[in-house]
Amino acid sequence: MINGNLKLAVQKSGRLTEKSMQLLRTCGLDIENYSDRLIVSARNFDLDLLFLRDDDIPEYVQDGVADIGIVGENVAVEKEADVEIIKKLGYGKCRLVIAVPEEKNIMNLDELNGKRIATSYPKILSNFFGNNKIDAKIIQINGSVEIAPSLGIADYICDIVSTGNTLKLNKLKKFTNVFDSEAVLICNKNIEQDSEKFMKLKNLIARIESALNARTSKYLMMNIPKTALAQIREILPALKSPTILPLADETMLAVHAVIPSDMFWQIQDDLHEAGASGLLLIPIENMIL
Ligand code: PRT
Ligand code: ZN
Repeated sequence: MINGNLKLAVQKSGRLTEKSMQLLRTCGLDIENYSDRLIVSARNFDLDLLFLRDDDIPEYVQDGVADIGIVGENVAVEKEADVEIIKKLGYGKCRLVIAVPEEKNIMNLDELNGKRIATSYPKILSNFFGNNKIDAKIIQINGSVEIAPSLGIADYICDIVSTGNTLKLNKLKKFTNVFDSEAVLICNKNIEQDSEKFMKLKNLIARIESALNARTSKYLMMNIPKTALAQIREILPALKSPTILPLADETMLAVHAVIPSDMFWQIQDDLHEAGASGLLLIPIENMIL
């Protein structure tokens, strides 16, 4: 489809699909129903979405079939495609770890020497071994890596972990972290040569940044006694000066502030103790700093 639209590759069906679509909608993109289609267009932005297997996305972006893509950083790095990672997207977080049978007591990395380690990420693991001067045998397996030790194919594994439940189910435990990953936006290295597409990309990135800023912040509203203002200002994170408004009751003020989402539960007791009441915490959809 040659129409000058920016082409964004996203995972067709998997752990990143729903959150990627959610992010694009929060960016204000009106996207056609995408079930069972390979390509769909945004109705209000010059953007085509290509739905692909995640493993294919880095190469398609490298070759220019797509201009940009959303993929796990683990996949972007493993595929060694010549693309640029331009933004971490804050979802799809996981870790690539080396795990060993529960009964094994290994303490040091050099105890991996001479062992057989099963993984679907041979390149990342081989880099890790290189950096740590470990001489172990990498057994490449695609899928169900966690059963390799019980099948006797490998001594240990190196696999993606998020909750850790799969390791537990297979009587394995984490030994060491190899790579931390989350969904990233990757980009074809020559995109700047097409100035119109590059403009569209810059606009999309600004929208994504605004959506990500908003996701990590909340709008806090509360009423406080006038006399508590100095104390309340000390409790509030010093990101921005809060908005302070008079109330009908002249001994009281309304205070509004943007705060990091995860900070609310840390400061709400202190705010109450200082005399704050009627606390309201409101999600923010977009935020341009
Ligand atoms: O079909 P396609 O090839 O597109 O998808 P896929 O099956 O290869 O990938 P998918 O959808 O499973 O994962 C896409 C991306 O999500 C990965 O590349 C990671 O960046 C990210 N991600 C986040 C994860 C996990 N969390 C995750 N838990 N990818 C895989 N897992 C698997 C892991 O391999 C293991 O089998 O989940 C299991 C462990 O999970 P816990 O929660 O039990 O620890
Ligand atoms: Zn895959």
